Amino acid sequence: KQKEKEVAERKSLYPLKLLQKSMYYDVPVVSLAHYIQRKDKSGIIAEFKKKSPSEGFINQYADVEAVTMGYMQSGASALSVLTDETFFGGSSEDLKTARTYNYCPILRKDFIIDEYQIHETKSIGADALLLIAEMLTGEEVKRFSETAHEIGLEVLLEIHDEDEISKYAEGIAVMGVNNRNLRDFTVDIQHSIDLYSRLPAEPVKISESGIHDARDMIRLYKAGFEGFLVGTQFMRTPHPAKACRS
Ligand code: IGP
Repeated sequence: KQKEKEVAERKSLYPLKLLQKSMYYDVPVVSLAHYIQRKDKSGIIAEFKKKSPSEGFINQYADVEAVTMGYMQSGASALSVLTDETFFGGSSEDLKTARTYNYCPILRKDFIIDEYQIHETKSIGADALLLIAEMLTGEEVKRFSETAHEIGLEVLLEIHDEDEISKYAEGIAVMGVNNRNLRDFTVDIQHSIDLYSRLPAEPVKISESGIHDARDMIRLYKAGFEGFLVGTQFMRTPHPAKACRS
């Protein structure tokens, strides 16, 4: 509901026509799926996240420019930037700043409920968009991913429960299993491993949340996952990029 209100406000402030004039709108994207699979990189999608509903403040004063550049220098495959203000203390400005300083795929992390936000995602310079299966019908996943693909964005479809797998739509490049249950906030990477064999063959598969160290990643890699989305473990240290490097 809060999101709907925010989106309606932005729609009247910056109509679609205006978004489409953004310098980023026509720039080709860098493929998240390809970068995850690059053998010279770690498979880590390193996240810029200042706070969260489950943790509260993680790193309130983190500098988006220093952290994202540091992540990339530390061998991350791609970046994830929270743009939701209310729950995660993020902003579109954070993503634009990350874009200015980094040539790599950038995932926009937000709650996408309206087509307008898809165009907005392109206009701020992101390469990929998160769709959360739990919040959308199968028809919406299909429609939103088609719109994203039409304007050149890649889609990461996030699922938690097994019954959400059926919402996968053709052409979606990356599928992620969230280890965090969004209802009770419990986290367990075994959850990804248990679901792996049920996932569709086509998309690149990643595991998200609650990943602490190389041991966790090796476990997930052995189960078949090629990408690892890590936020809190890095952000809660004074030097997130250093944490990413080790
Ligand atoms: C990162 P963690 O436990 O490393 O901080 O998790 C990422 O997976 C998490 O931020 C996330 C998220 C989301 C945030 C996964 N899905 C959907 C907002 C919305």
